[in-house]
Amino acid sequence: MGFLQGKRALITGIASQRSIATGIAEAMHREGAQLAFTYQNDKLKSRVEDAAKEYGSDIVIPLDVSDDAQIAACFEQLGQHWNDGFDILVHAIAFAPREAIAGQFLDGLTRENFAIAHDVSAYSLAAMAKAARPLMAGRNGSIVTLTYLGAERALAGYNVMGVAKASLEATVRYLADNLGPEGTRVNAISAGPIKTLAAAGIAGFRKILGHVEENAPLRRTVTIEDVGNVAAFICSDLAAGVTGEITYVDAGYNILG
Ligand code: 0WD
Repeated sequence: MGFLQGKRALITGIASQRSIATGIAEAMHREGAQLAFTYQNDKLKSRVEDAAKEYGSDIVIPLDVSDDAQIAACFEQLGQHWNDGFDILVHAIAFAPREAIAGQFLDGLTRENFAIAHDVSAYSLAAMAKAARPLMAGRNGSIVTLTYLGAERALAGYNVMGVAKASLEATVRYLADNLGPEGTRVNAISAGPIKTLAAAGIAGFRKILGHVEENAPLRRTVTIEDVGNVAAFICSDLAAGVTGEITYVDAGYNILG
């Protein structure tokens, strides 16, 4: 029997088969969770429907997190399928305008780019946690999001996304404190670089992968399977004592000076 048997999980952020959310869905399905999915726009709809089918799910809900009405409608719809609640919320969503993640920090900096990056990549976690709260309370539920080392270090090209990830990590701690008394845990996984659609937008990404491969303690980059397995564990009752934490799945790269 899998360690997520009996759990219900909502997975956001599937944009392709290479998405980190795909690795998470795979691991959670393998461990026995029932899954539901969201898709950002019509372009991604059939892809996410196909993925859902693969995992035996017919719950596929539209959700663009920059729209308050869609956030409310998403959890209303989810509540119709799972009217006594659900257990796991996977937040695997981030966005910054391309010009903001090229060149140096100030090159692509505008009030609008800064706001968009924070809105989609950090505020969305808090907004979803708030909307999901009535469905998750009292079930030993777990929320997990994805962050990156650029939240703590000024990494070339990551720019305003790094500032948004710092906000996301602080949001994890405040949410963990707020929701802990009702049994809901909130954690982040800081993943090493993985070639996904989002990563392709970051200037010099191939060089970053090569650098990690040569220098990380494990001398390799990580896979969506590596991240998926840790996400499944952290959202399971095996991790019942862990909340408000940033867990690194990066082949050890972050420990280097
Ligand atoms: O190296 C990497 N790939 C790392 C990614 C290292 C460390 C962390 N992460 C994070 C990302 O920042 C993100 O938070 O992991 C999370 C998942 O990203 P991913 O799997 O690398 O990227 P991708 O497959 O592109 O999925 C991210 C998706 C979007 O894809 P695109 O590429 O179409 O923007 O986030 C979704 C969208 O589907 N997304 C939204 N969903 C709802 N509403 C929105 C939105 N407004 N904007 C983006």
